[in-house]
Amino acid sequence: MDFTRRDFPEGFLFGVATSSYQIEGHRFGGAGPTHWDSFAATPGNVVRAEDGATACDHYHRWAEDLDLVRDLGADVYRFSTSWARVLPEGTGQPNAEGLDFYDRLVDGMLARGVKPAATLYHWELPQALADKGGWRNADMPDWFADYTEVIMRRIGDRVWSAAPINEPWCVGWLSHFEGVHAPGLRDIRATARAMHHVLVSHGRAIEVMRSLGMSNLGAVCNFEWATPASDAPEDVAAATRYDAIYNRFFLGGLFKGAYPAEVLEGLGPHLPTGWQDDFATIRAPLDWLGVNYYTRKLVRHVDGPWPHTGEAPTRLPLTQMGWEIYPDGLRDFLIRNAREYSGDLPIFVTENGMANPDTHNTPDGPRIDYLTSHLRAVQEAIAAGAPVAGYYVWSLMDNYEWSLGYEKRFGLVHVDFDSLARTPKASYQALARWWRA
Ligand code: IFM
Repeated sequence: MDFTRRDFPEGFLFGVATSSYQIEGHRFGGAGPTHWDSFAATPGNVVRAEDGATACDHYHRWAEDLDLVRDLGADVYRFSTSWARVLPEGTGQPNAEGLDFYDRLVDGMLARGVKPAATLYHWELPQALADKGGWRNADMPDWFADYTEVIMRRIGDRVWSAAPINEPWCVGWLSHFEGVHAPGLRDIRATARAMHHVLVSHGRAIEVMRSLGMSNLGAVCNFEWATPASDAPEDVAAATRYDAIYNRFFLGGLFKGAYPAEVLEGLGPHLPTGWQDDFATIRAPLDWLGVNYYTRKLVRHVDGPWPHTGEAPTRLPLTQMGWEIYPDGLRDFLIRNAREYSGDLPIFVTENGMANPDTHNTPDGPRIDYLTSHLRAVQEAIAAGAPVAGYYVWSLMDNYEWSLGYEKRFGLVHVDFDSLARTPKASYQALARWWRA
């Protein structure tokens, strides 16, 4: 990796990202049960039925982990707060231990000269709220606003940036249409409601944080580039529809106050009554846009019910996830999102990285190549005029990769899930050389 900080604009920020359930160890510190615990306990949902009960035990090892962030030379640490750790029942009585934990964590970042970038929801919904229908329930925005207020009254004075919900596509589509994440539903009506309520909840949380005097507030969406598998008109239409569902639905809501026609074709009849009146909330002004990017899909038409989209095989190299390595997609999203949606707002690449079958002592060359090619894509986007202000690697350390358990390793730091020993990988050393220079 032959970059220096001078190869990026003055003030460009580098960072690393994690999330609460994936690293903390949910059984510690009085956190309440979540829908990921029950999803993982159901046979067939998660590889080896693994869950986040212990994860990386960051709950106890947070100081060592923040030392790794500091020693890497990262400017920013993107972390999430766990709703169920703060409010074990989802609403009502806060867990003092949980609030103390995030207080220590934020102070720990500041003491090490690292900017705390908080996310309020990275997928572990309190079970009590899941029992009431979770994201399908129209009361979610109220519950989420209350949770936002509780946690941000405690740490909002010290976090550098905050975003309400990580990857609304995963919360809505992946979890309610594809059934791959908790709560594991495959239901079009549930999907429509979840996708809309996630955006309304986002807007409510932004309003609450503004009312607390907070600034530097953003939205973090995941994006997947879609290329038609052939020139056939029906494959082209399928790729356009895929792009609308995955990428443009959320941007359309956040920045234009409208959902794409290709999504309304399928989800329109299932949206909650009065959904058109919610855009004033959804469009709460933002200070930045977060782009999580990993891969592209070749999309083809499939017969059957809407959305008529399927995947075609690629010839490009794949990561351990089976995801195609396609850095041009990152460049193209950074340019397109700014031109068509977010305008002059700063864009942060809030996640980018790859899973690789690493051991604690083999160099992770493929990750270094992946990061290098994607950083070049960021430079190309900046050269084309996109206002990209930062780049965060997913992830600081190997962690719980949801339905794929602990097998897929995304970390710059290797974690031995028996001893919980942390060992920085070659990619960590490579980044540290120029982030610290
Ligand atoms: O591990 C996930 C993370 O929780 C959200 N973004 C994608 C990562 C890799 O799959």
